[in-house]
Amino acid sequence: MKIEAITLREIRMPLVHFFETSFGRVHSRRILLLTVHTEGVNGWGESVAAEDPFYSSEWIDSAWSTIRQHLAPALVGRSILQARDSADLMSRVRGHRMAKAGIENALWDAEARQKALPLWKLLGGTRREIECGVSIGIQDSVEQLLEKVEAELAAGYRRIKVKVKPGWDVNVLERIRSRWPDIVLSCDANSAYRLDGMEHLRKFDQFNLLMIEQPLWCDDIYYHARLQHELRTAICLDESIRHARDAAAAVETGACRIVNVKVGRVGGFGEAKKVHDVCQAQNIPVWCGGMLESGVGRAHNIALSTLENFRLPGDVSASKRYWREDVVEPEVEVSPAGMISIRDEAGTGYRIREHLIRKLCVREETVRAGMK
Ligand code: OSB
Ligand code: MG
Repeated sequence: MKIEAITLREIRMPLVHFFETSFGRVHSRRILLLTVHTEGVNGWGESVAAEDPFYSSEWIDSAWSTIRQHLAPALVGRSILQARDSADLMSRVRGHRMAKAGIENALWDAEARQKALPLWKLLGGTRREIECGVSIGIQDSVEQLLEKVEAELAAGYRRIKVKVKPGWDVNVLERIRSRWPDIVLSCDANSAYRLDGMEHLRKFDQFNLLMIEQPLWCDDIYYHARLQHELRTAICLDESIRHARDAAAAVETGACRIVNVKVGRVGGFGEAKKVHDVCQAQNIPVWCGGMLESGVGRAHNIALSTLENFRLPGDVSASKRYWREDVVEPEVEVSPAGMISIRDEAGTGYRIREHLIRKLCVREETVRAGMK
């Protein structure tokens, strides 16, 4: 596969409803899309770096300049046998996994199209449909949150996850549980607690949660192990898992019983598969996280979720929960049974609406061989 050029585009997409986590509220997304041009076939990827460096140290402008100045120049003009080999060519750059994933995943898309294979098969998936959950942000009132939970349950979603932070946690979980005693429920703290809040976190045990996601520091494994030994509720790590070695360490130390896999957070499909494999070997279920992706990244999350050990519903939900109009067609749809069925066309099975992308685009740059 000869990599002839890489195009970076920033598109702006307003969210249908704001999304709030323990680190802040977002109303509109700035999304970095990558196109790799390889011998007549284009592959598309999305870098999930956000508007601000709050979820992770990466953000869209760091991803843009890292790709523009370092990652793309390391790749253009080179030939690789398969998409996963691109990781070696980018390994001189430390970190910047979301930037790397945007490119590597575009190459996987191109490779699948060149081989006329569905991406999910190229990745080694087995599932023909995947289970969907939703992640519901912090709202202006508990009543507003309860309305959202009700609507998502009515739409068929199989697991409800709510964002929590000090002051919006036990009170909220209590209200949800008293109304819906039996639903599959989890919560995500995005690192909002500290170990001295142990007695407070113990109260979460009464709600029969599927898991509590990332309660402590974003870069920690050790103290999560201490906490997990004290809690009945399973801890799921998100931010703390940067690669397969982190997953192995977290499982070995008992820091979590479930792992959230985000392909952007770990640097691309190659590493995401390794995280999956490490967890599978230790009988630790994984599920696919989300980063408010456009259809491009969403289609990639769907393909990844077909791997065997994605045994719990993901944060992979319908386009219309996020966007008035998505950049792929068909849009991502979820059945009344809360499932997405897997498409069989070559690549992701979702066509890119290039015309719409051009309309939403606010900056564009192409890196070609020989350019500085
Ligand atoms: O922690 O999983 C998270 C969104 C942005 C940043 C971090 C997270 C999230 C979500 C949303 O929970 C998942 C989604 O619906 O895409
Ligand atoms: Mg999370």
